[in-house]
Amino acid sequence: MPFNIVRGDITKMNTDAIVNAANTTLLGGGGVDGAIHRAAGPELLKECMTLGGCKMGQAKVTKGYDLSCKYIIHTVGPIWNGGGFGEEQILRSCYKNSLELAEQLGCRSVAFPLISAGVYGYPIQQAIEVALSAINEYLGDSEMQVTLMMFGGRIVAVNDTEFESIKQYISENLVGQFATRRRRHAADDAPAGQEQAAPPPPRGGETLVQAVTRLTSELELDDKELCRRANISGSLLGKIRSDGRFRLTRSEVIGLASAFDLDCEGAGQLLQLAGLPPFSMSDRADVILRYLFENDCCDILTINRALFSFDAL
Ligand code: AR6
Repeated sequence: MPFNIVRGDITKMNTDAIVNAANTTLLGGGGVDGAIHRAAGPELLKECMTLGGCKMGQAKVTKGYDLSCKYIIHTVGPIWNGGGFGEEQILRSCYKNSLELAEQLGCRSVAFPLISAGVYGYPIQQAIEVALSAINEYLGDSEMQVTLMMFGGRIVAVNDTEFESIKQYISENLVGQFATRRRRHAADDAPAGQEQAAPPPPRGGETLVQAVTRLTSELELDDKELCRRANISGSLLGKIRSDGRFRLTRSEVIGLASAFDLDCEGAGQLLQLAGLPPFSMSDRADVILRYLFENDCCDILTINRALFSFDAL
């Protein structure tokens, strides 16, 4: 079940279901709840009135009415009260119960707002942590595409220390566009400069499929765990295995490199095996990825959060 983080308004999403951060009455309110009711139209409130409310941590479904989604899943997050009142547990149940409901409804895609992170006062960084880990826990069990929406202001998905370290690494390593273009011209006749160091050749002329098979067995990963760690679906894994010519995207290869806990060089080799260009020092996303792989913080959640935080997704 792949997931991604996106900046934007959930009412504009074309996913099969969107999740509403509602209150126990389910009769509407402010924030994302208000926005969803406005965009869905008055019929939504009529259906909500028949549902008899919803307990904290639980989820209920209505139709999508004037929205492009088929379903609205209403869940009620905890009100932040310092963290010692089971808030995290309740927030986790919101994600879990909403995902289970979406699955039962046959949804292929679902979008979440950052539940409880507005009026209910859950600290944003912690709300992001819980959202990502609750969604990730569900990964591997499902083929649904899950999107976490960040709305308004400039929400950064990594903590301050991580943000500062990555920022500094970017400023020291990102090759500017102008310099890069000049270097690319010079490189027409000469070997590429430091920003394009060629990775060493893959082990023993392995193909991508062979490398994936070997690494999977070396790490003793089962398929479910591999998909969860790589943020890929089971059907994609099947295609990789059965079709030697299947072309993977860059983010899928990065996901696999992350699942196999490769270092920067190993990740570069995997990109090469997939027929993709190596990490470039003139591409912001690649510079961030290099930082993460070099610093051993390349789990898929950190990768997504870091790329999102620097608008490099
Ligand atoms: N799209 C995506 N995210 C949004 C949108 C939108 N259109 N609008 C707001 N957000 P909140 P809560 C974000 O307050 O904290 C209501 O009155 C927002 O920036 O909507 O769970 C209910 O009736 C924040 O990050 O929900 C309840 O009484 C996140 O959605 C109460 O608020 C959640 O903020 C629920 O509070």
